Amino acid sequence: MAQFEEVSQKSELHPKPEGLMLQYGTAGFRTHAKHLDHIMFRMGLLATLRSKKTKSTIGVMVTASHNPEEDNGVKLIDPMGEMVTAVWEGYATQLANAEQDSLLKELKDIIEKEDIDMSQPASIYVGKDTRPSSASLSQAVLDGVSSLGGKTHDYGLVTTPQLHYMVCCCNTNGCYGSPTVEGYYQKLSQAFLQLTQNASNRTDDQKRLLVDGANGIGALKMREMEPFLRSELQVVLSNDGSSGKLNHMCGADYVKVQQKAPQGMNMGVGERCCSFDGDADRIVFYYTDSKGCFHLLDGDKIATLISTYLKELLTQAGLNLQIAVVQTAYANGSSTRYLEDIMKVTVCCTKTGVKHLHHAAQEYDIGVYFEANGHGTVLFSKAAQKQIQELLKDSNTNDERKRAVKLLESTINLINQTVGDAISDMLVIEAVLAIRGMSVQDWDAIYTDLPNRQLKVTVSDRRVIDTTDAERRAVTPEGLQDAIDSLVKKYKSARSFVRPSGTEDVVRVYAEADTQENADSLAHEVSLAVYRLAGGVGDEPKPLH
Ligand code: 16G
Ligand code: MG
Repeated sequence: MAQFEEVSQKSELHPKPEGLMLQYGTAGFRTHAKHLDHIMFRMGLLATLRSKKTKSTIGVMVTASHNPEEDNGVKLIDPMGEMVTAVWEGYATQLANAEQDSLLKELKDIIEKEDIDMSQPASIYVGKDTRPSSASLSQAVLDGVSSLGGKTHDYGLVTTPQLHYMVCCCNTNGCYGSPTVEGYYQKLSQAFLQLTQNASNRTDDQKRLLVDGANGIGALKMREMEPFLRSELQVVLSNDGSSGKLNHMCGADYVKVQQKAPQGMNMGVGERCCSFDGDADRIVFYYTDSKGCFHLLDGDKIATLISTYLKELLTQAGLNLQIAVVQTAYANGSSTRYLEDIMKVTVCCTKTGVKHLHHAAQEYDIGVYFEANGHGTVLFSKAAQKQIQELLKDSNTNDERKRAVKLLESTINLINQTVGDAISDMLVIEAVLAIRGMSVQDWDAIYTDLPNRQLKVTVSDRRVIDTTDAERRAVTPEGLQDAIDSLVKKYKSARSFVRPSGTEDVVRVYAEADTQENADSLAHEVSLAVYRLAGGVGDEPKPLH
């Protein structure tokens, strides 16, 4: 067929280095940019098949998020703006690893397995982050799509969540919003302005927010959005990409992992600050107190503030909707305890990785999901949105209830329900703090984090570790979980787990306890157990102190 001839010819321009094997992991393909040209071309092919199969527009985002600037990566976006399904992740890996001469065979295999009607049209939205390699890599995606006769819309530089939003807008025929960057700014800013109208007498100081753009796409898009916010948010942007390097000593991942402020940010005492990651789908907040002590408000704190606010609104509106918070094993024990015991909110725990949290959150009327690292959003079920709309129209609703329902409606519009979105989450937090008249210190005081430590251990094959119970318990290697259990017993308020990373060739260790010293030594002891029982390589892990 002529269609495949073109694939054949064009694929020669994007050859796969022989022997190179890559896997579509938790966040798509991600590695040094120099290994990715053929992957991009092939993901263009796969997205075209996915589009034909689903008879919908599919997204392809070129980014490596918080990884160093030299890396890059690619993720596929399904019709409603969610991550591509697990079966298609498998196809992605299969196609990516096919040697040059068997590419067509693998392609045809997927077409056959999925019974794809190749006469269907295909439409692909493509976006990229600001990495130097992104331009040519996204061109390779476009080449892949066109070689299979698909149509493309190249959005150029956009944040990951913006592209998810576009895909959802397109496939809902505009019900979710208009599929343009301007449409995105308009939808979010209108909702934000409506919400902040409910917060009277905000001073300029309260409207001021220091934003670390990680020298990436988030900074660029924040600049574009600023005029839409009409000074209701006064953003002081640092690491805006004008001089620094992407994610280098800045950004959400740096701040969360290092537990310190990014470079290049001029923080006054007590000032509210936040950091985006390299593709602006994660955010963390922080401030420094008068003693110079750094306070991090991570995804757990964000989930707690948002769910508390939503629960209050539901009560005020007289709506009987079930709200749940979805976390992972990394959630600080204090946050889980606060949500369950004080807030009486359902908490559920899933495996690490956005798609797992997203799916779990879909089970509730309102599902608030956040990873501790700051990736998350809120999902409102169709039924919940319908109830809210009906109550808005009901003329018998009294003023107090009406106010609460209107706030709920604007909050829904402000949230990017397709995926975690640093810009949207930032605006939600700013609006909630404004409406409730809270400072960042009040927010921080809701509960106190248990001291914790994360370490990594290199082993010869991390797959020897198998976990269960949302990664909270190790099933293999034998004896490892027993060792962890007896170490945990030595400390107060302690908890620890280990899991193979989905993005790096290491085993991750998490520990929390009543003091930082205890969390550190528990993390170290568990690392040693992993090293000894799971085939550690290199030097034995050393104590932190
Ligand atoms: C990816 C995931 C993130 C997860 C992280 C864990 C997405 C979009 N991103 O970055 O949610 O927290 O992996 O990394 O799903 P790890 O497996 O190396 O610990
Ligand atoms: Mg990211």
